[in-house]
Amino acid sequence: MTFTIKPVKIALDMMKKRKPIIVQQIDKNGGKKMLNNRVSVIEVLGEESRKTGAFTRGNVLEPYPAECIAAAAEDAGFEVEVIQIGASSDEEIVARIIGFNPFCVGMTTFTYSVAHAQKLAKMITSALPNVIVVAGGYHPSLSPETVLEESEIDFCVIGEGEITFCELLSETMSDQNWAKIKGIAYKIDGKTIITEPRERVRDLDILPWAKRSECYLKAAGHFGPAYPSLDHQVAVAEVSCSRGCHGVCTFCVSSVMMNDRHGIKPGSECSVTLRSPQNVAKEMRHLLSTFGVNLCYLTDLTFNHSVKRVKAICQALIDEGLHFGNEMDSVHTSDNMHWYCLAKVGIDEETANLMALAGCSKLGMGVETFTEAQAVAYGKTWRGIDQVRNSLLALDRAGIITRALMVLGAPNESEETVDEIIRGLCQNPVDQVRVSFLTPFPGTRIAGMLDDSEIIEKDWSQWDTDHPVVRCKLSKDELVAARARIGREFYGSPEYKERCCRKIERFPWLRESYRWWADYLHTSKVADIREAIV
Ligand code: B12
Repeated sequence: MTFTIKPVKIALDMMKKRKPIIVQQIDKNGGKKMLNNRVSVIEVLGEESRKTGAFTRGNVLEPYPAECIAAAAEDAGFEVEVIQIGASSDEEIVARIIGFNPFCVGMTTFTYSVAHAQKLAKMITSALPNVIVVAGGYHPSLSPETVLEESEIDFCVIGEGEITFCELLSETMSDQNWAKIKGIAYKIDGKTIITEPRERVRDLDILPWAKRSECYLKAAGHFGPAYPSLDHQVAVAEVSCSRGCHGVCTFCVSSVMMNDRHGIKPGSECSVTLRSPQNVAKEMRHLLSTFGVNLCYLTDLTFNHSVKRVKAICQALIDEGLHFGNEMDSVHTSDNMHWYCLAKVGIDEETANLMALAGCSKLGMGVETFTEAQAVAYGKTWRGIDQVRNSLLALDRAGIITRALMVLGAPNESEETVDEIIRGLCQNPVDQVRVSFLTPFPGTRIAGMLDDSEIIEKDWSQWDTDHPVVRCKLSKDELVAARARIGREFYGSPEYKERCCRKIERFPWLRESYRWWADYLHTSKVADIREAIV
């Protein structure tokens, strides 16, 4: 039996410089045998991604997008490892990849980590000159040109990645006719080729469950007033019930990535795709029984895009027995699944009570501002501050911890508008605030509304919503000081202390959560509410 070695002669600018890779043997009868089917997928986020704050990042979670991609590639017959960089050095990461010796390395890339991804690609391809490097996620989908520019990254996968990535891997094994793969970008003779948009997966149940690692689930944590509190979080997982969003908020990436880049009209019916509630409940059951996961972060951008849908998911979780019994039972938090979700303004008491019954213990609401004019400018759908207040009240009365997601740094931002945010937080039942700086990510509507002179931060590694980027009436330092003032004056306010005290009286099982939170606020020198948490 003789073998013909079929090298991967990929006619890409980059590849010319690199020796072809041997991936397949073809015997004389044309029978194919894979020599190397190993794929590494890295979440390119550094040590900073594990730093949390009382009014900034509140979660350290598993590399979920990479795990979704890995599960699909595994289903397609590839051997896949998922790498979360965490505290490891780039040298350690590269050494690990050399050890695994994949033919392809995939990278989840945010705008603030694109330079890091390009640096890693350079290090990896100089160690493994014939490896193929593929970037996916937010920034490669928004601006593939800037990812491929002067970098060793060969391909960008645009938008939803499972199907596209598997086709790309398989094409590497066969004719390497890249142009026929929808939803990718690559460079030929210095020119970036972007192929036809990929259709979105209509029924998300066809996709495999994310490829989980116990170590990433156990290392994950939800900081802030949470139930279970950090000390009682056995393991934390991300779960998607849907993808996309009907909203067209000017600063949000999702509408660009999940609609425009897939040829879908923003706000149209098919901009949101769904998993069946039973599929979600089964996966949560699997996470609880297999890894002891007792807190889930639902990644849906707008969990409450349809009340009917919320009720169906809650019923499925209750039917699956994922949340039962009395909250005061000592084993309640380890035997039950609790979850955090993201929602838009507009939740009534009946829905909030059902969500609490189904295990929802905390919710992040996209309030963004307490000024209706600014809400309209951001493309938010809520109208009248009462709608915000009533939604937060409904959640509060159901015992759900409320987290207000606020945006700071709009062009008209001033000390007066900052005062308005603080007043809004003190006057409405908000238990935690997340302040993000307005960041005009490439391709977003807001990016099209601002001219270059209004961008005060050109270094993309600062584009993580934790650093001021847009010019306004306050300087960068004044904006950072304003964010700290929001935290200090809100959490230090008599209204807030009273609120925490009243929340524990009504929902005594939250005492431990607020005790943890009071210590956290104290150690991070934001406010001292410990006397309120007796
Ligand atoms: C859940 C979430 C988080 C979670 C978990 C993030 C995580 N594990 O990746 C937490 C709270 C930790 C988080 C943190 C941050 N986030 Co966040 N987050 C989201 C959110 C709400 C949903 C993302 C999600 O998980 N979707 C579900 C998964 C399955 O879909 P996906 O991520 O899109 O992945 C698909 C594709 O992107 C692609 N893909 C992804 N990776 C790869 C890799 C390869 C090789 C391939 C081929 C394809 C591919 O295929 C995947 C499956 O189809 C989005 C909002 C949004 N608009 O999407 C913001 C969002 C992603 N976050 C954003 C930001 C800025 C951040 C932070 C920097 C904020 C901060 N300063 O703390 C940090 C950075 C991450 C970190 N750990 O520090 C921005 C990113 C914008 C950008 N251009 O970079 C977004 C878009 C929100 C926004 N402002 O518009 N985030």
